[in-house]
Amino acid sequence: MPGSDLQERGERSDEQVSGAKVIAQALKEQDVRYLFGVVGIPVTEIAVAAQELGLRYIGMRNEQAVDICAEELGNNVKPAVTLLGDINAVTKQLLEQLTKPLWQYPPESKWWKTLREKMKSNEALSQELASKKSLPMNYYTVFYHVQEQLPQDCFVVSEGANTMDIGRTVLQNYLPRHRLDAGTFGTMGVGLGFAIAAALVAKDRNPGQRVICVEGDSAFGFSGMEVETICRYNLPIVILVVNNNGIYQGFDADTWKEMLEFQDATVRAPPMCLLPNSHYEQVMTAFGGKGYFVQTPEELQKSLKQALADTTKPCLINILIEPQSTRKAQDFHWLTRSNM
Ligand SMILES: Cc1ncc(C[n+]2csc(CCOP(=O)(O)OP(=O)(O)O)c2C)c(N)n1
Ligand SMILES: [Mg+2]
Repeated sequence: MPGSDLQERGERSDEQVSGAKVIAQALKEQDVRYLFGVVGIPVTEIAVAAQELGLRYIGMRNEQAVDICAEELGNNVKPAVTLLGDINAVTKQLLEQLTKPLWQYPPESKWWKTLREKMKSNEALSQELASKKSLPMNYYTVFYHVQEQLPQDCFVVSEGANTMDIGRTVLQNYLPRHRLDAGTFGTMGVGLGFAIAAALVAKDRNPGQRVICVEGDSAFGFSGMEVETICRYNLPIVILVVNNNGIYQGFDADTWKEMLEFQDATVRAPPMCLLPNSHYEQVMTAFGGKGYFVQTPEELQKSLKQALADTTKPCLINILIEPQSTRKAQDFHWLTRSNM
């Protein structure tokens, strides 16, 4: 009967909910608490529906995808071990194994002995480089002074080439899951996103806890505009830009000027060079955060002390270092050679 058909359809439409609400509800039931993204037409609806259900939405300036597809495993570099599965199930299985009595490699073995000796000699070499008094500073001097003031419970986020690699050997983190960096793929651009995610967790769970985001000057360029996001949500992040005027290495301002006296930069400038002495701290002040431009160990110590004491706003310390500064000599060429 046409009448009852209409009535039935009417009743059904009363029950209709939007796809966005279904997604938001599903996320809530999975205990998801934060959504990160850049809104477009469908995502706006999902973000609004999620907020209505009490989830928190962080509007970013850039986004990346995550893939759990089996075909992707080993797509780039052949891994030694792969884990394929639902992250919740895999984590649970790993935790179950970890709570069983652990097998330990015998501490007096040759392997441990060699490792301990190597650690000791590496530390001595780093110390020697860190104690150099010459200006501009080198990487080790910078990280030595940062390490001195690093709060024990902070998150350390990092990306860059020398900046990240040397930073990993000097900057300590004392708590598990408190170091986030560009990892073995070394994909630039992840640093500020990682810092924002870590800062949201810190702000909610441990007020007062800080995120120290150590960026190479090139790495910072990949998602530097996220500083606006950091200021918009007033996140507890201290960004350190280790500025060597380039990618791996750069030139000082005088060399740069001389080089471009007779030829255009597109013809003459080496591809790894960036503009010398750029004031990256002004990206932070542009959005209301605090910015410092530092050139000496004393300025670095003072600005970091102030930044850590001032919990009212985010901060960026732009640290000028020797543009030709590099890492200590490596035993194996594959540590510095690119595979691409
Ligand atoms: C998405 C992406 N593009 C390009 C690269 C190539 N790359 C490797 S490290 C790096 C930046 C290194 O310079 P910087 O961050 O200033 O650190 P530095 O070594 O100078 O301390 C770049 C661009 C990359 N890893 N990822
Ligand atoms: Mg650099």
